[in-house]
Amino acid sequence: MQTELPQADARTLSAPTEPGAEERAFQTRFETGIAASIKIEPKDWMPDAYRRTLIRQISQHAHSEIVGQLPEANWITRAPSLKRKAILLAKVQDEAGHGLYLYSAAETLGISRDQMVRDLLSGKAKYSSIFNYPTLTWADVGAIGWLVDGAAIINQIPLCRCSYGPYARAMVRICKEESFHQRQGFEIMMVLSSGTPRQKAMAQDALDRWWWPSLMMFGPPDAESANSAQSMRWGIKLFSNDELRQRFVDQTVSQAEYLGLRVPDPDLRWNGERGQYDFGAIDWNEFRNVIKGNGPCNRERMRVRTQAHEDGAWFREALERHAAKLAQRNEGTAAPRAAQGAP
Ligand code: BYC
Repeated sequence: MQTELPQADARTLSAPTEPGAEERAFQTRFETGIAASIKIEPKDWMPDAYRRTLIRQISQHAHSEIVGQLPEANWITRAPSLKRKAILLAKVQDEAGHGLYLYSAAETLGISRDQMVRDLLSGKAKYSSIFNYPTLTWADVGAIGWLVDGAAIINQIPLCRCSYGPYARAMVRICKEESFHQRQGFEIMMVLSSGTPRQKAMAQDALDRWWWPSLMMFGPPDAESANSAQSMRWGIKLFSNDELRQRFVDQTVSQAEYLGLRVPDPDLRWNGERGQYDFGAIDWNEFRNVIKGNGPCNRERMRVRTQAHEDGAWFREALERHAAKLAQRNEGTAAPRAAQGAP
């Protein structure tokens, strides 16, 4: 199937201002491919704007996975049992893995990992707003798994069918792991909400604090979503921010009821006509403030990531020197073979 799409070459990677006939033909075939749900692969021709949008979304997604390790890692040394600690360690390691698959998927579009990390640390690239909130109690680990990973699954399952092959394939495994994460979070909430009154209060407090930021994870309302319309035309996004947010509310309210917890929204009610929940107004000022860098933990998150990057400098340098040494050695062995006319 993929061979039906035109392949990119050096000329087509940067779009000319006035598309010529060849450019227009590539554009038409690209659009026909998208309409027919044929995956776009790294060497296929693609418009520059499609490439840039994917780099933006995939790299920001990768950054979210990496920064997203921090709030939960805060509880690894304080998990209430050895079993809980092992599960949490595995979950946080999974998030690191997700970051790596996603950085690799973004690299297929022609951006380097170094550049992506620089963009994160300089504040040019965003990461999910949700990871700028603090984890104050053990119940927050449960709430993150249940709500944050729950929201992530709803957002990410459609991405398994998105138009860019490497992103879609990375998402398949990520979603399987997110599903385990969501269950472990819900199970922590089940234990706490059926425990002592203090434990139940702790679970309620975590739900109170994480509910609204979880709804914000889906992005601004459709009317204010600058990228949605184009991303949907390109098959990068299959559903709008508001559609996925509604799906999350509809799915999660009954889970809260099962736990015996109250969703902190006085306007939440079932709308029989729509067959969906109506819910209260989201504080978009808070969202905008958090993504501008002024959330409760933005500075701390960037401080920790910057420190980790600086601490790893010696290792990156060692890898580069090792690679240079290998390349030199290979050159040394390749030259005499070439001189002998070896293939
Ligand atoms: N936080 O036009 P819009 C995880 C930005 S990791 C911050 O609707 P788009 C997990 C948006 O980037 C979860 N920024 O954008 C990890 C844009 O700004 P730029 C991460 C946000 O891209 C560890 C502007 O607002 N998931 O689950 O069409 C442990 C306008 O928005 C946010 C993904 O990354 C936000 N919440 O739609 C546990 C999924 N929302 O870039 C769990 C992949 C919006 O133009 N990404 N912005 O400067 C997506 O699906 C889409 O990028 C979004 C936004 C729905 C997030």
